Amino acid sequence: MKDEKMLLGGQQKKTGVSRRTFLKTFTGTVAGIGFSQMFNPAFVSALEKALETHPVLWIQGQGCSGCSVSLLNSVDPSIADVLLKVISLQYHPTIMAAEGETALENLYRVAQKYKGKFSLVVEGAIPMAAEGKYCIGGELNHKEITMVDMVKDLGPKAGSVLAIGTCASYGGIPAAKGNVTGATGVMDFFKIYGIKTPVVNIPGCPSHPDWIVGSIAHLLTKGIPELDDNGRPVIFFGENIHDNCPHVEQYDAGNMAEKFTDVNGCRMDLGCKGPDTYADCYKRKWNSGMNWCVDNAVCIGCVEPGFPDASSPFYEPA
Ligand code: FSX
Ligand code: SF4
Ligand code: SF4
Repeated sequence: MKDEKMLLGGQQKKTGVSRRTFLKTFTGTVAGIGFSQMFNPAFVSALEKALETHPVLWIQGQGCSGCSVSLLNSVDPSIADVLLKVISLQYHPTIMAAEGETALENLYRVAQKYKGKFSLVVEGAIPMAAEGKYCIGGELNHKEITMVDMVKDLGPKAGSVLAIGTCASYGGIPAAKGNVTGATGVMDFFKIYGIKTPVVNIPGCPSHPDWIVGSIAHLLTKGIPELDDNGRPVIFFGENIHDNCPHVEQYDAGNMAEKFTDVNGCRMDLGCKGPDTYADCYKRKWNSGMNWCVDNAVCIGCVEPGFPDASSPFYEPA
């Protein structure tokens, strides 16, 4: 796959740690969330093998690129290590060095070469109105290639699809009230076109870097993770925020925070949607484990299929 590596900026760089040391760090990071098998040498060898045989193609539709930015904020493991040692990322509009027709030709070439094996990552919703003209991914032979064209073409060829972020999973912000573009999530799009490729939803606006890296690593080594009724990996989205929140005892005691600067008290009266939300943010936290939404504001239910309409207004009680 050497020629394809060029797309992401040239030769693989040497980083400070060996692949095996990195994998230990990586598995340590992701382990707290249920990947106890990751220290298993069989897992390490499967990940090494997948790097050679299982490319990941990342395409972007209607989103804010926040999910890509979130992935790029992966600190432990570092994003450099993720890209060089976990994911063989062969196409990504934001970070690849190539552009224009060269990049798009490579996208389709890799998809053809690894048909049935590669994973397609979709970030952002797919606008279906106006024959898909609201989102053009590039041009080939002077013909505009829409996001609809790309997903229709690459979806059936992929071995699996990861819908990253709430927009790709369920429509998200582009599909909110007033949606004129026909913004649609991947699963619904596949239903319309009868595409059978398995889809893993990794919602969040944006999605947490650990959810992205962990889900891809699981997919590459052990196949599709166990999914909940909304198509999300149970290892990340199986727990209710409210039931596990550090403020739940205050909620039970009727002790409510009245303003955002209150350190104590349940934040339900400030608009917290934790009771309707399933994700492990309460223990994983964000910004490299620094804090999470409920510390500073409220949970706005960003991982749920109805987001954002179902949790609006954000700062009023449900
Ligand atoms: Fe959507 Fe992802 Fe929200 Fe943004 O691209 S999930 S708008 S954070 O970045 O698509
Ligand atoms: Fe539940 Fe939110 Fe109150 Fe925490 S702050 S106990 S998640 S309502
Ligand atoms: Fe989304 Fe709620 Fe988690 Fe914040 S705490 S990231 S709003 S699910």
